[in-house]
Amino acid sequence: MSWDTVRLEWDGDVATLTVDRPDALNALNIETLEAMGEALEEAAEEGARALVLTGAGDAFIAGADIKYMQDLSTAEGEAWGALGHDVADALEAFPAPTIAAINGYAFGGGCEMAMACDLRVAAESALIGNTEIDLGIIPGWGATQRLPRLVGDETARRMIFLGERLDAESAAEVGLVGEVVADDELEDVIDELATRLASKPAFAMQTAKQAINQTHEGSQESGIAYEKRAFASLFGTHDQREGMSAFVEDREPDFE
Ligand code: DAK
Repeated sequence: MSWDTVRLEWDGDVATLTVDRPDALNALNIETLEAMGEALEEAAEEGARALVLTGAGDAFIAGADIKYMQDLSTAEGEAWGALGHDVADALEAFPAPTIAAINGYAFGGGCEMAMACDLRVAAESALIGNTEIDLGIIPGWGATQRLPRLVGDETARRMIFLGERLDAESAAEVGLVGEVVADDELEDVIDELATRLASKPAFAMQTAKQAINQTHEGSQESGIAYEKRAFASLFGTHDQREGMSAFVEDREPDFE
């Protein structure tokens, strides 16, 4: 499929989903969110083993489209909120690892889409934050839940209450991004990371991701119980046998 404001491109098993509305700094409107949902579905069906989310031009995603949102009624705001949540949830549940390549502004809903990815790498000129408070609203696509988990309660409260726009280094210091690289190195770093992730055994990778995602569900106790079951389920798979045999035999594994 093809879309006007989203591109899905492939390099081997690595899919790159680019939000492509550079005139609006890739702000998310309904059309773009729907296209992102469809592109994620297509990437999963086609068997992506890693997925990169990024933005065209100078921005990652400058947030939800404020021009669209400004006159929404409560009911419309609710439907709008649900659509964005669906995309964030699809990123979180994507069956392979996802990386946000934060090439520029990542504000509001853009920061939330980055947080729904597994990993975040930022260009050093990027600015990141949940700025909704200054528009008289709160984050609507998960930041009140995902941000505290990433950066801790105190820092999340400061960021959301003050609408702080962090530079990439500060975002890394608080744990909001995992790595900061020079602007002109972002593409290469992302390519290398995505390729490495895609080379790992896919079923074990997906199982690890699902198990880690359990930390967001219920208590730590239920998460550990989930991990135990997930761990056991990998024994007897081809990749488990092959990975361990290869180690013992001192050779490279040949994963499925
Ligand atoms: N929405 C719509 N258009 C945007 C936009 C946005 N978020 N951000 C930028 N643009 C547009 C600008 O209006 C401008 O369009 P034209 O005037 O050329 O038509 C174009 O992009 C270029 O922007 P600027 O001229 O402003 O460019 P600058 O380099 O001077 O400044 C900036 C870049 C990113 C610093 C600035 O544009 C800016 O501050 N933008 C707003 C960033 C922001 O506050 N983002 C958070 C949006 S709020 C919810 C559901 C969802 C959400 C909340 C609740 N519920 C259902 C409860 C999510 C909320 C958000 O994401």
